[in-house]
Amino acid sequence: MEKKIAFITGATSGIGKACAQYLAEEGFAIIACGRRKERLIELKTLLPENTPYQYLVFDVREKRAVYSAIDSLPEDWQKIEVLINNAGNAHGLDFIQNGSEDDWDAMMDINVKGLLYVSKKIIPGMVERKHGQIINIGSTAGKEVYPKGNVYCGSKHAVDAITKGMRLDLNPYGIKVMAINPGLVDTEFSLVRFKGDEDKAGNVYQGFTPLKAEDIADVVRFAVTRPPHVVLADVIVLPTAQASTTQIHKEG
Ligand code: NDP
Ligand code: 8X3
Repeated sequence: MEKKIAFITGATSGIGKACAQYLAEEGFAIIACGRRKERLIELKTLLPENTPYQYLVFDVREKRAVYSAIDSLPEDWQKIEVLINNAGNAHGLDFIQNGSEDDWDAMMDINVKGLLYVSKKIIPGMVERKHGQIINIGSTAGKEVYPKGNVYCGSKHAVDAITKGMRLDLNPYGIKVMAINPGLVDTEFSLVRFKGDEDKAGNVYQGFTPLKAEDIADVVRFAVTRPPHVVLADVIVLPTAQASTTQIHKEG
């Protein structure tokens, strides 16, 4: 493969999908991952025509499925330059005493363990080549805790700590490890959090201008195109109306 390869989890929607589009425009070959196969097939049609493209369908919670999907990549698709650990969601918004174990399991299994399973398969090649870039999509929820955010914030604080740990451990191998931590981005995120309730989801983004997925993809594109000696180690990106997870200036 002549082009550099970017491996993106959660590419069926929102931030991951926008990253696939922006990195393809930047000249990367794309490996797009997610559970919704139709969307991964459709994504190819949204990329520049000459983009080398592979898609992998797996649930990041299923370790064996993650490993066998990545093992199934053709030989010339194995030198992954950029890993974007983006798959993740919030499930529910409840006081801790009312939280659902299923939601807790989903957030910890997807946002934390899923990120680890994917990384486990891809990091050894980077170590061997002494080269590579990892971007973990964290969150302001990994920097602060807000009411009812308990376990989602816990999962994103874990991502924050794991990112820092990766940076320490991979430092001798010249691998760049970066965290990009968005504030409120208008994607399918709230629709998932509120289990398909469109009114509740839409309400999150009312009265101010939230970020778009493309705003985050733009930062990702900037991050992966820096010179070899520059790492955007830890970046927080907020909508201008947002000062913290709990202070958002809304009109009206
Ligand atoms: P979306 O809901 O639009 O996208 C989530 C993506 O994650 C989808 O492509 C989905 O694919 C994938 N995904 C979810 N669960 C699994 C799973 N079990 N296995 C494999 N893939 C999975 O949300 P965003 O684009 O907003 O979220 C992307 C990342 O950004 C997440 O890590 C989120 O925590 C983070 N983030 C989002 C913010 C926001 O306000 N939107 C703010 C800060 C961080 P599929 O369902 O097809 O499997
Ligand atoms: C998503 C941002 O504030 O909904 O990580 O947790 S928030």
